[in-house]
Amino acid sequence: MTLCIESIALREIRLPLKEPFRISSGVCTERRIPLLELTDASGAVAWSECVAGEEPNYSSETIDTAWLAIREWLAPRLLGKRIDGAAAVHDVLERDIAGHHMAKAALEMGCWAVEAEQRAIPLSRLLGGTRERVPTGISIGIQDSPAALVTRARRALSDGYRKIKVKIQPGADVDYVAAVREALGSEVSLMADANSAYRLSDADHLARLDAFALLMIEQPLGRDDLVRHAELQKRLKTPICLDESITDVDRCEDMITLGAGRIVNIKPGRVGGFTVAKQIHDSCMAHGIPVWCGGMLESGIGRAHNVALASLPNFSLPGDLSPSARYWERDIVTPEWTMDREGLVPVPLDRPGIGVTPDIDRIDDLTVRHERLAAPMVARR
Ligand code: OSB
Ligand code: MG
Repeated sequence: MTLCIESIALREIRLPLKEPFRISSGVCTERRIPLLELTDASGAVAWSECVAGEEPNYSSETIDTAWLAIREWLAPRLLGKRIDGAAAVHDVLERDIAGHHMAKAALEMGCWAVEAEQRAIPLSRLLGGTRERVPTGISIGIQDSPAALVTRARRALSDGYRKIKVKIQPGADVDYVAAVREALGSEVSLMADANSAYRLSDADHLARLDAFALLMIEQPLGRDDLVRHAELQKRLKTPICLDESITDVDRCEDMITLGAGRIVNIKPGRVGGFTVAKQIHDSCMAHGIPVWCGGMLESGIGRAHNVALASLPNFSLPGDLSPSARYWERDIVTPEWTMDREGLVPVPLDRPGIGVTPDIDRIDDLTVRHERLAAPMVARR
């Protein structure tokens, strides 16, 4: 199917979190979220979200660098151009433009949603998804004390979450994990995410976490430390899962070759969109490496894209795909995202595209910047 994107409305909204979310590299109280509304020449319209953060801590990108990259270099590659379907968009955006994966992903994932609209099928099914519900875990930010973390972990368990991930950093790690394991018992799927807060010289300290039978430890070392992660993995019983380090399919295959990790957190935004996310999914499946879908505190629009991806078969571990009410007083889509008592989020299969409707009045109220990008008239002939 041919795509020809005629215009892109780029907006920035501000959406306050119900409670601050703290990770080792920073804290977030209010999300600044770039939203894209893509209009195709066929009349199909679809929305996507850019997952860049406000500060360059999780990756070198920020909301403002993504905005610039989309406007100056990336959107002009698509606007008014005939492209051979969403699967061809990644190469168009990648050629001679280094990095800016989250900016590229916002456009690329928007194009997949446009194609799903054109074909009148759910985004999940266009991507090759097979599940009707996706198992869901929670990611709990760093708390002031082990007791405060235990309170939140207990609540999450009673809500039905199938996996509990706790953020850790030096000074808030072994005691915190020990308290949660003690409180929840040995059966619960528990894991820790360090967001690169440690160094290889902390290996003996991290090995103390082996006592708590964690499902995995996510991204203990730096993003470029594949060789050091391989060394650390030799010294840990707990499987290492990589997040920040896996920026493309080659990095994923390097991880496998080196033994730098045994599980992959796939975030489509981090890898430039769905095409590469699917390649990583397929490569991991071929190597017997389980994957799960990570989150970046997305609004209901980005969540729709993540849920669609997480419906693919090798997403065998619960994703960070909490329902809307975990993050927001009110989401920006209808219906809001929900999770049942078994910790399952339904994949919307009863309607085409991303499966939820952006609440335009609410989005307008939350918008702090707006720009319309369109093909120049000359390029349209
Ligand atoms: O490392 O997975 C991470 C949020 C912001 C930046 C990095 C991460 C996270 C999360 C949030 O863990 C998960 C969610 O969206 O619920
Ligand atoms: Mg992570």
